[in-house]
Amino acid sequence: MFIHEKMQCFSEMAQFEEVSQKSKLHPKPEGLTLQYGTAGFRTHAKHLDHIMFRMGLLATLRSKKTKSTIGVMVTASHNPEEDNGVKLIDPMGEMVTAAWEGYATQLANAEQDSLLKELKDIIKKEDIDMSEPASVYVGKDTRPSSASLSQAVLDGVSSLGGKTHDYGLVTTPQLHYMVCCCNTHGCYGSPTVEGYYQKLSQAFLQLTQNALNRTDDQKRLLVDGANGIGALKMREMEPFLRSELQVVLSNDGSSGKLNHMCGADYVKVQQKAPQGMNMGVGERCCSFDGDADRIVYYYTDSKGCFHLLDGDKIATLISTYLKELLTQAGLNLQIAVVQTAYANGSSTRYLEDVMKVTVCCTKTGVKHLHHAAQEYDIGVYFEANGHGTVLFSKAAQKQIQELVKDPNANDERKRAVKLLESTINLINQTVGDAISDMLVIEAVLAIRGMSAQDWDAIYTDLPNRQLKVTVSDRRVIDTTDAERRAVSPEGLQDTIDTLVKKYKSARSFVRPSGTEDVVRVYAEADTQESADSLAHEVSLAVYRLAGGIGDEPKPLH
Ligand code: 16G
Ligand code: ZN
Repeated sequence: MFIHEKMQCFSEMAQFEEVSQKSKLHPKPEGLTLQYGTAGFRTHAKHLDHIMFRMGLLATLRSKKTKSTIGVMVTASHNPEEDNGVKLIDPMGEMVTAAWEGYATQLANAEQDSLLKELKDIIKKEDIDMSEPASVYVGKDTRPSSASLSQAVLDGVSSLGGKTHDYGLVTTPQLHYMVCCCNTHGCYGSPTVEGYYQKLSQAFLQLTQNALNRTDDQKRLLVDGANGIGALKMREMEPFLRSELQVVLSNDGSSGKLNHMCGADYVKVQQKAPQGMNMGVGERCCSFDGDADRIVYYYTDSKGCFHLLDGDKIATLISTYLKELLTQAGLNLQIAVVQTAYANGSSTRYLEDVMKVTVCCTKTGVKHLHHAAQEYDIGVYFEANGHGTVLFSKAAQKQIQELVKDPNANDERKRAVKLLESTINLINQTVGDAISDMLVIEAVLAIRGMSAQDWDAIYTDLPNRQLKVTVSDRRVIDTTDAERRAVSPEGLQDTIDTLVKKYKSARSFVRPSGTEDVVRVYAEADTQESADSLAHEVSLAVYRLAGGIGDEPKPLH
């Protein structure tokens, strides 16, 4: 062996020696296995220390492999405060690719004495040059467990010689933004929290200049921060918005528990306002989830009725606005809305039949929607639960930028294309972002002079119901057609088809959850009673045909 080869060999050994030593400080409980789920690992925080250390190792490898900065976010989103979790962020701010999700599971479940073997296996499979430098950005939410868990991530990275930047408390979308800024060398913005506030607030202020005579009432928005990181970051951002948005913050974390009786998931699932919010009639309100990557809006009418404006309503509002601007700007760009099977049938019908927008349906989970949206000039994607954003293709952005500079464009086209340009700057294209989405919605409502009621009246939701059924092994349910049809167990889909025919404007599907050990059932129909009854009948079919355990599902009424 030549001397330098010997030295390299020695330093590699030293590198793994450090992993070996440090991993003992983050031991894996024997026998515990966890899966990298729909959106990363997520479980009770007490099981996660070794996972965090190992995700630090994996992010370091991913960084060496891609020669880019990688992000690791410590959060369990809308889960209870006692839980925690971790999400890996790829170079352009998107979620980590499927193959590496597999490595994440492999590394997470390796018993203590085979950790190095699994690590080397990944290095070999991916042909990773270990002499490459590595850089990992780390962020965390406000959970009590997040501080020590993010320290475990940092330990993992440094034990493999990677460089870290600890952003501390940030929202999930803020960390996605930082990673994208870093890897585009500042083209997307400056990779600091202040840079994020500056970019978004400037775009917001430019847009709202186009909304004339807004009253203070119209500028007022009630925000439920879910007692989480979103509340903290909203407070930080407020001065940047120069009173063009007057936020009344509740569930700001000063007393309540994270996601407890509040937050986007609670509001969407319970179909009611969060605790601690003082809502006037018709007042616009919104809720973030625990890591501020989801948002839903709502208001109560003069009869005290609660109205939810969910991800479908958000997608409709934003795509309608963008389509109008494209027409005014005379730009021939294709706009599409990406939904999942959970999208309310009324929203799909409105978009296709009235707005004449292309609608595409994907499997549940943001990564599926994100990929589908990348296929269009402008891809608007939202899950009904309020997670979503808008993606503009490079070509679309170029056309818009060129038209902004075109001296021959008339005033109408100029105005429209400038609005498009500011909207692009306001949208966090890396991932769904409650703060960014909120500012886009507020700007669109302001520019169009619309109230929450006007927005709600665009179309009327079909009554719907979601239920869950516990079965002994949810993997017996296999689906196709973007989860809208079940191919197994045998006879289930035929039964669902027969049941659906009994009701008007009805639709129903079942799918195994990606985050909980249950089968989810969705039904919609012309009345709430029909939707409830259909959901119950389908639940029974699942219980009987897919190995239900525990008590048989009971009727809702
Ligand atoms: C995760 C997904 C969310 C999806 C949900 C479905 C991300 C960031 N989050 O929270 O998009 O709607 O799972 O849960 O992808 P389920 O499989 O339990 O119904
Ligand atoms: Zn979330």
